[in-house]
Amino acid sequence: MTSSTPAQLYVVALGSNRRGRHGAPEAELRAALAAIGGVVKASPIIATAPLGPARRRFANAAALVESAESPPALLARLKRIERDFGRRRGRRWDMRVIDLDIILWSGGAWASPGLVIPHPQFRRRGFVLQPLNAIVPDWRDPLSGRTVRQLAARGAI
Ligand code: A4P
Ligand code: MG
Repeated sequence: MTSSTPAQLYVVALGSNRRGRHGAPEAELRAALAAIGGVVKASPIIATAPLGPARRRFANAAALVESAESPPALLARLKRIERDFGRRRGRRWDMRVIDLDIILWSGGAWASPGLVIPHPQFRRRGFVLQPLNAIVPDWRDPLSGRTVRQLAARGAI
């Protein structure tokens, strides 16, 4: 694919707590990384206790992704991947086995209807900060001015 837009970097967080057609949540995360493409660096996959009403443990990871897409274009593509992964015969289309969130963007902050970067909740979530710390510890949150390493060290969840 050709584009005149210079490459940008995104940090994408991945989560799954349900089997899909690729297998267990860990396999879903690996398949999602392949589907996203442009992965410069991927964190280890970690098992985390569910935050919120979910009862099953999650597999979580994060990836540094290079892309020429604008933030809304990348989000739209991530949502298509989520739908594709959640699609099961005989089940409703929107059953997702994977959650893909844009956490950080090399362009800094973005806010439009349906898309806010940095992801508003990432500073308090250990299941996001721990994988982020494995790939971009020195990335500075444009809002708080703190690095990922500093945010992760404060302890979350
Ligand atoms: N949206 C706005 N900003 C963004 C962004 N930066 N990245 C909008 C992605 N999406 C963004 O998200 C709802 C809408 O948020 C999107 O349509 C988009 O326009 P969603 O993923 O469709 O719905 P959701 O999963 O219900 O929301 P969200 O916020 O992703 O869910 P949560 O709150 O993240 O909850 N526990 C553990 N241990 N690990 C997990 O991964 N995940 C959840 C999901 C709960 N508990 C968990 C985990
Ligand atoms: Mg999401």
